[in-house]
Amino acid sequence: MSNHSHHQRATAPRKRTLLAVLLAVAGLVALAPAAASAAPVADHCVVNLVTDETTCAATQSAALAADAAASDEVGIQSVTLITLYDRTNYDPAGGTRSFVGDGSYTCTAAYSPVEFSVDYLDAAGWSNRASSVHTYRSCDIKLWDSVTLSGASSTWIDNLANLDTIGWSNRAGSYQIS
Ligand SMILES: [Ca+2]
Repeated sequence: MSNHSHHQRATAPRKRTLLAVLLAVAGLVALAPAAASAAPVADHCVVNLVTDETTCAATQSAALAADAAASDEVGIQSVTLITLYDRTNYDPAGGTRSFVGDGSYTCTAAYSPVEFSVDYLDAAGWSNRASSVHTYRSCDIKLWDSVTLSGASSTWIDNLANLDTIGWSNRAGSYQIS
């Protein structure tokens, strides 16, 4: 018994040291620039429809700012066309996914032709996830049940704080913008 107790006391400092090392490593990983594009920790992303680049960050504003800075370098003024929210009521806390175009871009008033299509929300971890959606620049969005614009589709949506009111919360697998 006494040997066992002594053994535990003797190993306790070593456990703390190992924990400290692990925390230090985790901290370094979190600070690395590459982590900014890692989806699991950075759940706010901006997809630039002009440059085809996706920029992620820990907050919605940081993701938009990072995309704007990168776009500015290639002469594009980012402007948000639509934002998907994991949560209802445009609450960014659960994650956001925004799609931006060039600053001069405005969607046409008509729903035809479709101006942008996003065929694979699953690849970004956003299939069956959006629960509210906001559009800008005269754009509207049509949600599709499955990827590649297949299955059932919603009506054209301007803004909707709770997609559940039309049976489309946590459902969209792809979508169109017009
Ligand atoms: Ca959701």
